[in-house]
Order: sequence, then C-alpha cells, then structure tokens
Amino acid sequence: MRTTVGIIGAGPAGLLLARLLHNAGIDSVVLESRDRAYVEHRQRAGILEQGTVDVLRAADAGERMDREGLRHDGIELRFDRRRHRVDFPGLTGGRSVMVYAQTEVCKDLIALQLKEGGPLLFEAEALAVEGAESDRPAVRFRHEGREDVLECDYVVGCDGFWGVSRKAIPASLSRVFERTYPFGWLGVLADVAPSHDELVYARHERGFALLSMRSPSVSRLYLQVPADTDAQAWSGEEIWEELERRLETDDDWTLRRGPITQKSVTPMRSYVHEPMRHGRLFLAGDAAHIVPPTGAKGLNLAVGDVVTFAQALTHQQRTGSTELLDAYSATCLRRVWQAERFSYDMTTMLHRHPDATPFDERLQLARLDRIASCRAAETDLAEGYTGFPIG
Ligand code: RFL
Ligand code: PHB
Repeated sequence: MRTTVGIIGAGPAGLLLARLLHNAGIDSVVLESRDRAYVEHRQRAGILEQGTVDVLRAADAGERMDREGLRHDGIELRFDRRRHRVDFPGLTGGRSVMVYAQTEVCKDLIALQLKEGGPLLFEAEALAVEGAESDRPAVRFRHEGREDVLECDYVVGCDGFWGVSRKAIPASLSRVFERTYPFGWLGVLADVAPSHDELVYARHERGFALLSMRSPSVSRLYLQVPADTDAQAWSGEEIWEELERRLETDDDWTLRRGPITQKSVTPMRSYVHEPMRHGRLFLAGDAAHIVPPTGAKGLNLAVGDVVTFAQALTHQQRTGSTELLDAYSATCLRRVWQAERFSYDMTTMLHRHPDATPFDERLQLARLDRIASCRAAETDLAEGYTGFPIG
C-alpha cells in the first residue's frame, strides 16, 4: 500500500486531518486500531472553541454541529457559595464556544470520510513507524490477521497518548515536560435536563465540581476525586449528594437529579513532548501533549495541530518550499504551551490540593475574586477559554 500521508489514529486529530487533506486534493490512508463503534462512543470532550467551530465549518463538516450544537456565550464560576458569570462575546469581541460532543464530531467526520475520502481502516493497528529520517517513511501495521506496510511521503501520528508513533523519535532527541496531579475526575452522564443553561465550574472546600451537558436532555457532570478512585465505589445517590454540596449557592438554585447511565474516572496530567516532528514523522494531538480537562483544551489543541500540518503540506505541494513543514513543531508548541498554562491555571485555581495550606486556599479565593471584580483578569480567562489563535 502506498499513499502521500499515512495517518495513525482515527480520533478527532486523525479524522479531521484526513478531511482537510481530502479537501486540498492530497491522498491519505487512516489506520485505526479500534472498531468504529468504539471510536464513535468513547465519552470525552464536550466543548469546541470558536476556532474549532470555524475550522469544521470551513471543512464542510459542520452541518449537524450547526443544527444540534449549543452555542454558549459564557460560563459560571462558583466559589464561596457565590456565582459569577463570565460573558465571552462581551469580553472577547464576539467570540463564543459550542457544546457539541467529541463523539458527534467523530461520527460526522467518519461518515464524511467513508463517503467521500480515502481509505479509513478500522481494527488496523500500527505496530511501528519506520524510516522517519528517510524520504520514504512507512507504517507497519496489522489488519485482518495479517501484517502489512503502508509506504508514505509523510506519517502523522494522531494515535493519542498511548500510541506508537511518539516512540519512533529517538530518546536522545526527545524532551518531555510533565506534571501529574494527585486527583482525577469522576465523570457521569445522566438522563436529566442540565440544571443550568451554561457550564458551571465550582471551587469548594470538598473539591472541584463541574456541571456540563451533552444536549437539552442529557447532563454531563464531574467531581474531583483522589486519583486512584474506583468509579464503581460511588453510588448514584452519593454522586448526586456530593454534587449538590459542592455546587450549593446562597440563592434558590437547585440541582436536578436523574438516572446515571455511565460513570468513569479520568486521571489528570500535563505533558508535552518536544519536538513534535522528527524527519517525516509529525505528531499531532494527544500523541504529543496532554492537558488536564479543566480548560476544555485537549480536542481543540488537536485541531490546531492538524490545521497547521495541512496548511504546511499544502504550501509545500504548491510551492515546493518546506519552510512551513520545517516550522511545524515550533508553530504548534507556541499554542500548546499557552493551552498548558491556561489549563494549569484553571486546574490549580479550582481544585483542592491534598497538601494545600490555609494560605493556598485563601490565594485560590483571591484569584477567583480578582476575576469576578477586574475586567482585565476576566478578559484573560475569556480569551483563554474561547481559544488561542491557530498558526
Ligand atoms: P485520541 O482521541 O486519543 O485518538 C487517538 C486514536 O488513535 C488510536 N490508536 C491507534 N490506532 C492505530 N494504531 C495504534 N497503534 C494506535 N494507538 C492508538 C486510538 O484508538 C484513538 O482512536 O487523540 P486525538 O485525536 O489527539 O484527540 C485528542 C482528544 O481526544 C482529547 O484531547 C480530548 O478528549 C481531551 N478532553 C477535552 N478536550 C477538549 O477540547 N474539550 C473538553 O471539554 C475535553 N474534555 C477531555 C475532556 C478528555 C477527557 N478524558 C477522558 C481524557 C474530558 C475528559 C474526561
Ligand atoms: C465536558 O462536557 O465533557 C467538559 C466540559 C468542560 C470541560 C471538560 C469537559 O472543561
């Protein structure tokens, strides 16, 4: 098998890249180790930045998002039993975000790829990237019980944090920057209308809580828990009670309860691999970097990476110049580090750290109070949340 761009992984990064390349007239083959149902139902991100929404529309992949997605013009911060709304358009010159789940983005992109695009192979596991330093890199993979080789001009590793592509970069050339947190998120999906029309991020002495949603009738909720928590150890009743405590306000707001249909625990980490390119192998999305989910940045960073790659390759194919491909890693990393900073700030401002002193706790409240009372501080949050520019 031979193609121009071999793409490993059919998460949001790999699927969107295949679409962008198809629209630019460049061939690709996507290899995905899991089956289609798994990729389409894996519960993850829920928030698309303004820039991600614009990219999906421009790629002719935003039709159902525009029909079914929920545009959100703000979020609420809750602390000290108070509520403070951050108005995105008013602070950022008209920017907003979209509530449209990663599962739906993936379903839309898979349907388009199978109808119009190049090969997308499910249950095709990449085993190794070979010859990244040569001008004929290849991906060795297993599909339908047989080993095969995909020869490429370029390989893009979109295979997430646990994938194989990052391992093809020699350790002597790699630098890893990493932080783990002593807590995770217990996430639940519940068949009940959201208790608020916008997302609520709550800081509480008992730990962080987040109220989000998937649709007007499905809520998505998260609780900070110790990193080693077993989701099954929490009953539905305990989850609702804890959410109620952490989200409680001094006014008459109430939490609606409903049947919980899914629950799981996600660990939290910050991670960056530098560089994001080695020869003709390019890393994109979670394969290169991870952010804790508090800033809702992971999927949006993946989108920025593949847009940057698609623009760089299109430029090379049109002009013969590799200048944008050569700049890929530095261009992406600048935005990645802004998202790392934003996600770290949101995480440390809102979570209870087990080693926090009373001084640290007062500082958290002072940071929140600053956002609630100073337009410059609030604008900084609104700009970060709605997204940093791509490229
Ligand atoms: P993915 O989605 O992990 O996809 C990688 C794909 O590669 C496949 N794969 C392989 N395929 C072939 N051969 C191999 N050897 C392979 N190894 C792996 C995998 O099966 C998979 O299909 O990475 P990608 O595309 O970079 O996308 C990244 C996003 O999924 C991730 O950043 C977000 O989900 C993070 N995230 C959020 N991001 C946001 O922008 N907004 C949010 O609101 C948000 N909330 C979240 C989140 C992540 C969460 N979890 C569970 C980590 C909330 C949570 C709880
Ligand atoms: C979600 O809806 O899954 C979600 C929303 C906002 C976040 C993280 C996750 O910051």
